[in-house]
Amino acid sequence: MSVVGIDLGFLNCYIAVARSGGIETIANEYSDRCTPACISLGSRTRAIGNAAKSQIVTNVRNTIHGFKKLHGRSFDDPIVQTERIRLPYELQKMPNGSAGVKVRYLEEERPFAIEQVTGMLLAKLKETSENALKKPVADCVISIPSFFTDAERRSVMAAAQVAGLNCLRLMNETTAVALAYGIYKQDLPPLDEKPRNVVFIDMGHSAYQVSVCAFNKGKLKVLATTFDPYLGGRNFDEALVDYFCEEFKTKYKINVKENSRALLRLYQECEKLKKLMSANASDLPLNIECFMNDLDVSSKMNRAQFEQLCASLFTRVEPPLKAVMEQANLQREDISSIEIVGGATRIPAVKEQITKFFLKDISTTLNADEAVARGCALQCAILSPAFKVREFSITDVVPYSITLRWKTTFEDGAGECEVFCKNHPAPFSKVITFHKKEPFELEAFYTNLHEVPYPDPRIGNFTIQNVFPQSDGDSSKVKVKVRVNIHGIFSVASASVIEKQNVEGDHNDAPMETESSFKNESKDDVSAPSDKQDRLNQTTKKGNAKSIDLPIQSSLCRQLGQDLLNSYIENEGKMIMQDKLEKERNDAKNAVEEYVYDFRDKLGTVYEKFITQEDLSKLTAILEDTENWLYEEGEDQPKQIYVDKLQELKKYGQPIQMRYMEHEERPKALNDLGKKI
Ligand code: ATP
Ligand code: K
Ligand code: MG
Repeated sequence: MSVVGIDLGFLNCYIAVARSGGIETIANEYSDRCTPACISLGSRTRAIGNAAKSQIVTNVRNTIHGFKKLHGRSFDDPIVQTERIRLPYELQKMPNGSAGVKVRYLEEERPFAIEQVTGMLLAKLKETSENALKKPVADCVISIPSFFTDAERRSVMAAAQVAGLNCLRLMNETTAVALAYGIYKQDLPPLDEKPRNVVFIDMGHSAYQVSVCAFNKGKLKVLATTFDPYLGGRNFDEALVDYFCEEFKTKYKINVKENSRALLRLYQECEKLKKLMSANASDLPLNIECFMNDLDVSSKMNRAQFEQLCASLFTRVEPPLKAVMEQANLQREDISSIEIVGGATRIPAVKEQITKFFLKDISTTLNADEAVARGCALQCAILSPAFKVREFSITDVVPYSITLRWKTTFEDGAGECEVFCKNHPAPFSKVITFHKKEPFELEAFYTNLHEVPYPDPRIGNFTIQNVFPQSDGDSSKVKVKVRVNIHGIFSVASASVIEKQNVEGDHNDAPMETESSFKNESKDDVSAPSDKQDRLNQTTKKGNAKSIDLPIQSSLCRQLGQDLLNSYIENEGKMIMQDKLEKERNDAKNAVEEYVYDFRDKLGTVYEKFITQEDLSKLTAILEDTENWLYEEGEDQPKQIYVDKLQELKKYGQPIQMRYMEHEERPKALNDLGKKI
């Protein structure tokens, strides 16, 4: 059983695995621990990660990046439309209304759903971890921003399935960081003492997240989480890009924004410049050769200018800090430490804003790039029965309050109630009791749409079926279990009716009563909400009452249908196969090329004595023909043609090689014989 943690970043992905020595961040085939969230589609094959990143500027319209914000959203969503303007590739409305991408792959225009895109990336990360662990990988924990709504979370879960991964938990990024921080701390206060409160801050490329956690021995509890989902490193890049675009307009009379390739290059250079400015306050150059219209461009900037340019962005650092403290009901002096991660927290002005707010030095003891992945791997190890780790309990929070509304066509009416408030502990299950005479529908939605970075408050509708009046005509007592599961996803998990055996039972007119069970869910509760649908009716007898499980029909907002998901899984398999075949074809071609060069080299050196002049000129001609063929009609042939070609060459090469080997071996054999005598 594998133990893998994946930081699914907007820009950068990291993988951590558990090995006997502990948790380790692993490198990909480029010896890089960071795998860019980038996929490039080609006429024969896909490139994913580093190989794709290098094609951003060369294969502009078919290289997909910056897609993390498209999950679980409809094409018409304002966020999607805003992103669409920035993206150099095309977005497309999928048949179910969701946002997908349109790219050229295998010589034709093809739409891909966002679950397929992230699925490709996750499949690549799976392969990288398999190479590191040298065994198949399925179980993993994947990070997501704490502000992701249900639809976004379900979409990432589906992407994991497309990749053949079994995601044991979708883990909020800052919670993963908190786990990576806390699990090895030896000096946490005992359970009966005041907890140690720590603030975790992550500013990545696309988003800014803050959470405050209370630690005791063996335990972490998230108290509150806040965010600015639209503030991250890319906003600073964008500010620089806008600045230089304006400057180049007057200085060089060029409109960079009309040239997507030039614009992408400017983004890359501005990102580099931004990073350099974090370490260096003096003037730094920006030079790009052959930028546009054969023009070389150059400019410069220093940190003070940058800070002025981005002043309005820096003012957005404080509000989430203030909000998290208010929500957790804590004062500055209650905080023991402030831990920052994420690339953009390296910007000095971002750090200054944080220090200014807390009036305290910030700690950078965690690995800013790898802490999320490490936390996920630790969580995976905790969830995995195959791995022994220190007991550590993690309680997260519900990011937005959730309300349940019910209605029936019948006289027993409608109503609504907030079932989970913001920052409610999660995972969590509650049982709500209804008194109903007929099937009824529950509608779950986010209570305060203004809190949610999402245009649609709906979560889903759940119909509790098979509800009938009692034999005496009274309402039946229906117990409904609602839950925010380990992934932070809401569901109506089960429902049962209590059937009275004696007619003089108590009559309760209250439409609803709630009883909550304050417990962390056990591992076998991880199953997707849909697993609970339509399960067989079971009856349990309790005294004189009988409890009968009721079927629930769920209809989740923006839920990917099982058929579609299956087709994505199947297609990913086909694409992996296509990539594999293409790689084999290329390897076969390279083998011919290598043989030609190697053979020719040896003919001129070590084989010289073992071949006649006549054969030499004949073979030299054959090798030259083959080389030419490789550049002409042999440039693009099926694998078998290259395999046959190699065989043919070897027919000439092998006899010579044999003669040579025999000659080389003979003195050695004689020598050995001599030793024996
Ligand atoms: P997200 O968390 O939004 O999904 P991510 O996890 O991919 O994104 P990170 O890898 O944490 O993002 O951070 C990447 C961002 O950090 C980029 O904008 C990058 O330019 C920026 N960054 C990295 N190093 C520095 C630095 N030294 N100075 C300034 N910015 C930096
Ligand atoms: K990252
Ligand atoms: Mg991140």
